[in-house]
Amino acid sequence: MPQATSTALIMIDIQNDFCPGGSLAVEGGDQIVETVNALQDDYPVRILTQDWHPSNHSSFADNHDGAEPFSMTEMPYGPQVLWPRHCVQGTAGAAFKSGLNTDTSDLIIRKGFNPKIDSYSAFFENDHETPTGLEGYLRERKITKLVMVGLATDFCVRFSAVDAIKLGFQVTVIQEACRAIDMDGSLAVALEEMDSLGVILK
Ligand code: VGL
Ligand code: ZN
Repeated sequence: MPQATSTALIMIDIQNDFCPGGSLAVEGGDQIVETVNALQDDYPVRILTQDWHPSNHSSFADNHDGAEPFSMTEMPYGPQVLWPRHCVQGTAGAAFKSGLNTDTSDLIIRKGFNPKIDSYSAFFENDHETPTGLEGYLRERKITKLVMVGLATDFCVRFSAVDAIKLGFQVTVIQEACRAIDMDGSLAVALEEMDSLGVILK
């Protein structure tokens, strides 16, 4: 039997566009890099996620006539924030933040590549049913516990943690290694939801 390597560190969207100077900058996003690098030594499996949108992505406000960034729209799968253009495939903004150690990661999971559906979660697109493949990867490797860090606490970290808990993984979010967008109280809502579902908030 293969040896079970039971815990994975999932490093979510630590990319230039989510750091100061980027197009969807999260305050202090760059400050987590050293903390995340140091944490990597503690986990046998390290996985990166990368927000990775085509130029015509439907989550970009500028692909909707007259829409303001940070306004809401209705998509076939539900309400959706319209974001400033960010993390366009192959651009500098989509690259991992410089200084982040990406060398010893086993897997990079890209998400948000379907022009019609946004994908906050590392597990499912925002329709909550199209899988990214991450669950199958983790199950095949017999990984049952996940530790999540990255950007942003109240969007991609939150949706990833909630999906993971619902799938039966044990999930910890290390808050000092995350930063939030915090739009209209979204950080408080995210922490409340994660806590109520059993995500361990450290
Ligand atoms: C994210 C908004 C849009 C995130 C990604 O990584 O939290 N937020 N795309
Ligand atoms: Zn995005």
